Order: sequence, then C-alpha cells, then structure tokens
Amino acid sequence: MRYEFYYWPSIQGRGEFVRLALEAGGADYIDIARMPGKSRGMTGLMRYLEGKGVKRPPFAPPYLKAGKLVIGQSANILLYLGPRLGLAPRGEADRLWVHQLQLTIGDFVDEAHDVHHPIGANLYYEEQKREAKRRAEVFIRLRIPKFLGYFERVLERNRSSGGFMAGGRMTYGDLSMFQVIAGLRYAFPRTMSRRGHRYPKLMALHDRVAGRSRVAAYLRSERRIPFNEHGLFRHYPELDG
Ligand SMILES: N[C@@H](CCC(=O)N[C@@H](CS)C(=O)NCC(=O)O)C(=O)O
Repeated sequence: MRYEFYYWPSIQGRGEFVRLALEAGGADYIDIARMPGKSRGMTGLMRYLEGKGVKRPPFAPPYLKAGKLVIGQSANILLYLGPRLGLAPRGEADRLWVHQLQLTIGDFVDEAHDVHHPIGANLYYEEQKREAKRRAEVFIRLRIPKFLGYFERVLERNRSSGGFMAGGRMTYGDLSMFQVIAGLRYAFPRTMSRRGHRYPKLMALHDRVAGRSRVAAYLRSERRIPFNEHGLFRHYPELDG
C-alpha cells in the first residue's frame, strides 16, 4: 500500500503526528503537497478539501488517502495506521486507551495553538498580541502543568518495562508525545528549562523516541520541516513566561 498524505507543505502542525507515524512505521508514502512542482501538490491537497468527487470529504488537513479510503482527523488517521504500521497494541481496551491519549494530546495542542491565536485563526498574531500574552500566562501557569502532570502520571502507572505510555512497546501515542515535548521546548524554551525537570519520565520518553533509528533518520532528513512561526508551536519570546 502506498499511502498519500495530505498536509500543508511548510509546517509541521498537526500533520506531524501522522508524518512521524508513517516514518517510524517505515510506510511507503508520498507527502503530496511537498512533491516537486509545488502547485501540483497543492492542487492535490485542495481537491479533497473542496470535496470534488469525494463522497466523504475531510473538513481540514491532515488527511490520508489509503486506496479508496480518504481519512481525516489526525487521531482518526492514527487509529487506522497504528495497527497497520506496528504502532498500536493488540487488544481493544489497549487500542482505545492509546486513542484516548491521542485525543487528549489533540486537546492540549489546540490550547498550545490558541496561545498565539486566542481570538481567531483568521487574524494575524500581531492583531491579538495583548490577548495572547494573557492566554500564555494561563497556559504556562495552569495548563502545561495540568497536561504534563497527567501524562507523567500515565508513564508512572504503566508498569510494563520500556518507559512507554501503553504497554511495553512504542505506539503512535509515544511518537505524538515526543512531538509535544519538542514543540513545547521550541515555543517555550525558558518555561521548559525551568520546569521540565518536574516531568522526568516525559523528558526520558522524548529522548527514547528521538533515538529510535527510523525516527532519528527522519529528524536528520529534509523531510522534517523545521519548527517555524507559521505552525502550531511558535516561539514568540514575549509569550515565554
Ligand atoms: N482536529 C483536527 C484539526 C484539523 C485542523 O485544524 N487543521 C488545520 C491545520 S493544522 C487547518 O488547516 N484548519 C483549517 C480550518 O480550521 O479552517 C485534526 O486533529 O486533524
């Protein structure tokens, strides 16, 4: 199966959760909008969003074409890919648990996005700087500790060896958690260097995932788009505590 992956070509964004799974699972895939001949790729991306000839069009990228299936919503794509790429546990209860973790990660990254766009995604950051500053204070003081504290407890309670969130093997949930830690370190370096030590298991998980051979090769490659100020995790020093 050659998967077709559709996402904005210049950001990691929510697409990165899927890219990481495709890469870590050794999938055969094309990142459509990043194919040479930029406009051709974007045409492919928009075709499904506009619902042209598609019975079940996705609302927004990322989405994945797998044969005749067109699957939207990052957590839904991972629910599909996980078992196929060896990145999900076997039993139903365990699969639901990883899916639940992924949905919680989705909630967290929505909030990370809303730090720099608290009023609306249609406005520039510069048009909502004052509100962003207030939002960042709450995010740093209350929301980062609440979410990271929760994920740290998840790691503490998973008694299987390996240091992953569910069972003894790496799942797509661990890959996504790696991405969240990397993103927070990029966007809020001061906050994370002051408070990161409170979450030793999460920091270790980040390093463990980054060290996996396929992930490490991907991170070194040009396929990994650098963090930037157009994506989900943005570094604006004035918002960093
Ligand atoms: N919950 C969806 C969110 C998808 C989403 O918000 N995609 C963004 C890019 S990261 C987008 O292009 N949204 C267009 C819009 O909301 O109008 C997911 O996790 O896939």
